[in-house]
Amino acid sequence: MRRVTVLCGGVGAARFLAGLVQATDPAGITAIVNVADDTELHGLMISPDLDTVTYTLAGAIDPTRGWGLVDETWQAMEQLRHYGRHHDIDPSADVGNDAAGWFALGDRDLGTHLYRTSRRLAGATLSDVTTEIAGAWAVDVRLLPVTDDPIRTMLTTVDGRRLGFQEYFVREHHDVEIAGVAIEGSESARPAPGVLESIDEADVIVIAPSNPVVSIAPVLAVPGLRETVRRARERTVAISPIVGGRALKGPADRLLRELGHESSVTGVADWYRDLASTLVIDTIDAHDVPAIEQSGLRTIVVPTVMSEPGVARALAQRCIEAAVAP
Ligand code: FO1
Repeated sequence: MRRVTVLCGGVGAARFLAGLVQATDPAGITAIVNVADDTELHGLMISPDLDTVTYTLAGAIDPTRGWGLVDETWQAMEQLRHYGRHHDIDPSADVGNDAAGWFALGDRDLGTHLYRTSRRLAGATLSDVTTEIAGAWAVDVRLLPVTDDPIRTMLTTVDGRRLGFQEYFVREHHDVEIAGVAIEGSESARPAPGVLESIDEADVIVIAPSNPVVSIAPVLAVPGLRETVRRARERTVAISPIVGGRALKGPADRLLRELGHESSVTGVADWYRDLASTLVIDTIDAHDVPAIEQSGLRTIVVPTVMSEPGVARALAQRCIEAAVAP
């Protein structure tokens, strides 16, 4: 059985994994998932990237939003917002605004957060609970949070405010200029059980087409991760989340520019050169192949916009071939 380990953020990684399970035996796949987007709201422990990957592999994701469950209802949120409006709670205030309901939790999705929170309060690790939730959805890919310790992506705006990832992404609609990103707690975080081994033992390591700055960087910030991937460079393939200079979803292009990098496949090549031996880019960026190869990365040119499952499957197949028989 082929062993494939994937470094994952949310939506882009989840769509890639949905193709990967069609290209190789799911029992050989390990997804190492970012948890620096995790947040606590209303006393609940919420792990958006883990849930996005789980729901996608379970075939239960809302296909339009790319997060949350399909056919969801929102009665709990409506009630919460009713209280918030009644008491005039300002959704844009920095403190005490959870009751404004700016982060939308569907009724069924709430069950996941209630389960995770009660199991964690009873002493289970995030890894334990992740396995339990995936099992209940009959997901046969092994899902590992990168760490069981709390790490949080914190963004500093040019006007000096510090925002948690979900405040930046959802509350502020990632429409603020960012001066810096830090992964709080990463220095003392330990890789979750099985994480380093799954990289060491993999035939292929894939860096999913997730945001390099706020999805993949937090995974690599956990001590031991970067060194272990670097040692496996010959077996590692990165997929560019930038297509034609732009991010398909979210603020990756804007963040790269704001932090002084190029928002292009050559910018992504700079970002991953020490970790991956191959970069997968979309056909629209084929003209950049000579520049990327000159900088020491092999290149694969293939459709990467995963608007349908066939594209994700073909993309996954090419990644496996690239690492197994470069
Ligand atoms: N993304 C939004 O844009 N708005 C939301 O209200 C929102 C709620 C939400 C609830 C649960 C969950 O698992 C994910 C949710 N997301 C929401 C997505 C989340 O912000 C992800 O971290 C981003 O999509 C980045 O991967």
